Amino acid sequence: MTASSDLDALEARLSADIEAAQDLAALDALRVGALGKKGEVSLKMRELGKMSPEERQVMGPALNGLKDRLNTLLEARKATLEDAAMNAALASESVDVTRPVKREAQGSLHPVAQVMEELAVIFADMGFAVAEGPDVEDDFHNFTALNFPEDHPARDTHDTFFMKADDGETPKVLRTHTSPVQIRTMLNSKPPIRIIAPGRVYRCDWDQTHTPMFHQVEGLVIDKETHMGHLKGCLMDFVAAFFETDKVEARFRPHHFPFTEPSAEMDVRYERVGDAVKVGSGDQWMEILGCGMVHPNVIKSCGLDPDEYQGFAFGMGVDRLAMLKYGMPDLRPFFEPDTRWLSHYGFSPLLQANLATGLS
Ligand code: 2U9
Repeated sequence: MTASSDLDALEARLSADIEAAQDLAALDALRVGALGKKGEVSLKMRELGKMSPEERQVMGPALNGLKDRLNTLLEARKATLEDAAMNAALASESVDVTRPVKREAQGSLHPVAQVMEELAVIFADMGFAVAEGPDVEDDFHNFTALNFPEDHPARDTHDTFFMKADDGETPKVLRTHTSPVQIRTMLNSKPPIRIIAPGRVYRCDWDQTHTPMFHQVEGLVIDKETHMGHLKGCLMDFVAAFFETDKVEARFRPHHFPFTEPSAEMDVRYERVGDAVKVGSGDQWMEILGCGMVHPNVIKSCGLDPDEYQGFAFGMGVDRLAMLKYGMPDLRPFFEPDTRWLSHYGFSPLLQANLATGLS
């Protein structure tokens, strides 16, 4: 029959073995050897049935206590070994994410994504933040706040994609320009404001040079003393940076937009080099973007006082900029899943555009 002193010796031996276990497998073997079905402690518990009630009263609690203490020791040792295993893995399997990748990346950026990146880098350098907004807009943000009269042709279903309206609601539209993003920014933040709004826009138009979805970037500056000189300087700097030239010759032709007054289109001097354009030389003029001073009605619609605040805005088509800069004669492949075209014109996702080492 087991005596209390035998149990003390058993506990001392098993406890020492548990403390000395060097890995999780050895620890589990000890657990099975002590507390498993045929383990040393379990076998002793089976002997309880053969004991006198007096003996059982002593040995029962003693064995249960031993079992509990061994379980506690096993858990603690397990936690220590797991921590050690984790630390060893972290030390030997650590990844330095700042190291260059070993293999050449397989994917490439779509030219539109590349140009979007370039535009963000150029305007960030001039202090512009990037703002975004929803593609599905309401009439107020897409038209009314931008000073479009009720009968303006852009509000026509021929030009704009209207969504089916819920009962009693005015129909939502797919935004026809990114201008509603600037409206939302003006409504939600205080001047000075200096943002660009890049993104998808939608118009009912589908021919050789137009797609029903295309990409725009628009810019907006609102401050107390902003004038056309700022607009001109900003856009001249932009064209120089984008076409990577230090010689830009531009002319601003009067134009009309509901949301700017005065409004202009900016032309730049250029010559063709293959399918691409070289800006700054040549004897031809090319329209590159639209711009103007923000109309006082637009400033008023956004809750600002036009006698206190003024600003300039501009807008351009990103797909067209990509075609001009990278010599792409045809718009259709932009929207086709042709990986050969992508790898021909695509850009490495690893070489991010930056002004220090070059945009592309
Ligand atoms: C606010 C106020 C003014 C954005 C502007 C243009 C001129 C423009 C076209 C260029 C080619 C669109 O992609 S395109 O068809 N855009 O010429 N956009 S000024 O003016 C704004 C915008 C927001 C609150």
